[in-house]
Amino acid sequence: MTLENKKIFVTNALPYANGPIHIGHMVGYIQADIWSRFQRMQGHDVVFICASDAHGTPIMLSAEDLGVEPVELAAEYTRQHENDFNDFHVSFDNYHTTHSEENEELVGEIYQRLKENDCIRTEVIEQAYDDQENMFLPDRYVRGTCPKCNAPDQYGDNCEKCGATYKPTDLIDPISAISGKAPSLKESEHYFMKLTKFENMLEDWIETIDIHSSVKSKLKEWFDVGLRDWDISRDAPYFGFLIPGEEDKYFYVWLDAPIGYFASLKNLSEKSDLQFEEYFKDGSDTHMVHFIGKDIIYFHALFWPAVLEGAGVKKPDAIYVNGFLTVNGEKMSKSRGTFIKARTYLDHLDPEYLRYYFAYKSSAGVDDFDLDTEDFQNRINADLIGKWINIASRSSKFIREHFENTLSADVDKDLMETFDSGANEIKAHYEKREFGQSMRKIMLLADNANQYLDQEKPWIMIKNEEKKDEVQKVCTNALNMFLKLTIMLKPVMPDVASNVESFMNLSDLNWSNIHDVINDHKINNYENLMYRIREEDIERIIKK
Ligand code: B3M
Ligand code: ZN
Repeated sequence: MTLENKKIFVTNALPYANGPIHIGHMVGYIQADIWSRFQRMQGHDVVFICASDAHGTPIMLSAEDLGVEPVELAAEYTRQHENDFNDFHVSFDNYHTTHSEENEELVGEIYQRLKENDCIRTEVIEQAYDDQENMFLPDRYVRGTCPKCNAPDQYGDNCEKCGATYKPTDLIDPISAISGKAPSLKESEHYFMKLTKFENMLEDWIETIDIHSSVKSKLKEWFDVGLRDWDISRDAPYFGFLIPGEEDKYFYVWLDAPIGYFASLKNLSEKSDLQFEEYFKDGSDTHMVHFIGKDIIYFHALFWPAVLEGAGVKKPDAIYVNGFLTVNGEKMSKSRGTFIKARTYLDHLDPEYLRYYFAYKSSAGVDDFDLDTEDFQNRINADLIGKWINIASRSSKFIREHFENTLSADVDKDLMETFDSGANEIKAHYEKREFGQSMRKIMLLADNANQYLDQEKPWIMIKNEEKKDEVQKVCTNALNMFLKLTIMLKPVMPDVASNVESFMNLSDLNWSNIHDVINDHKINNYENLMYRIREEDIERIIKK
């Protein structure tokens, strides 16, 4: 898959505007950001967008509990999320909300086209109903005893004990999670997207996109079972967009949420020179990439492309799926102090430490990975400070004290050769989202640079006046190696990289600058670029 001359449109799953972002969410956002920044550094035209997912029953009910309007609640969380992403240096080009004019318009247009293309049908279905609250109950809002294993207090769609899946009406002694009363059954007409029509198209299409083999196998299992038409409507009360021509039926949140990707892009096009149609039209030559969590594959790899195909809109070219995060080997949990909000982390530690650690742990696959707090501390202190930053602090000292911050004219080409060829390997890993491999290779190169300094020993040479020139050369070589490493780390650590640029009196370094030689050049005084993580820093986060 070549991206040469393609405009790249990158999206991240849209977080529900219904609660705070935690560091588990950050895995996918950081991975997408690293990839987007890397592609920009290659000179590609990248547009990276996100938005709040504002609709649905949970947000409607939370707002009710808090005595505010759902729009207000969504707006407040949108503001918080945007700050969190910003402070984690996630470089979205636009952040919007699915509860927007642009989205309502696009949803209307897509729905209209689906209707015209005979992709929509209606059917009367029977559903659990809460007579006290006067509302239909989504599966998750019915609880009761599992019909298979008799485990009490299970959700209406599946049993957490034995894994059985069933309908809420199959539960023994079901109750409404909202009123606590036994639900009744009530009929209502629902709208369905004719997913079955798209089965063959989807099976062919997944062979043409960039998607991990393990995700493809999962999709094949679903094809083997056979697809079913998809219920895209919900009855009032609901927080969402009304279905045109209806008064009390709304589009299900999962219909309008992915359309929100395009709505955010459209919103950006209204304030920039981006041409929305170029990305939206069927047969568009742009490259559309979705980064998502492994729990929402079905929506992105089946429902969403079917909707786009049915409406004659461009389909995704790549779906990149990330696994979940555990903390110290366990699922994040409030009682164990391992439920860490993004903001709590930010209050105590540099976001780029976590970006590095996540990169170090990331692969292109969907495996879960662990934030082991002790390993995290060691990894940052050993790799970033002990290896990378150390090169600059060791060598800049001599350049400042003895050479008025001026690099020598000579740079050892052979020495640089290892770094130049290493850069190509690292680039290939980044392209494939094998960020862990990139980080490991970068650290091996950092080891080389430190070994070089250990061998040359400028701190001894400097005592001998005849060797003074040699010291300048050695330190210039070291700082060149340091700079190359910095460029390689820039997609992961953009802020530290920018401080390195200031220190080295350079700016806006791109990937191709790795192959430049910096000589006869005046730099600035070195100031500490990064601090070691202390035990207390981690403890404070866990205590919070
Ligand atoms: N709002 C969050 C999730 O299920 C959901 C994603 C929507 S992406 C269009 O992870
Ligand atoms: Zn069970």
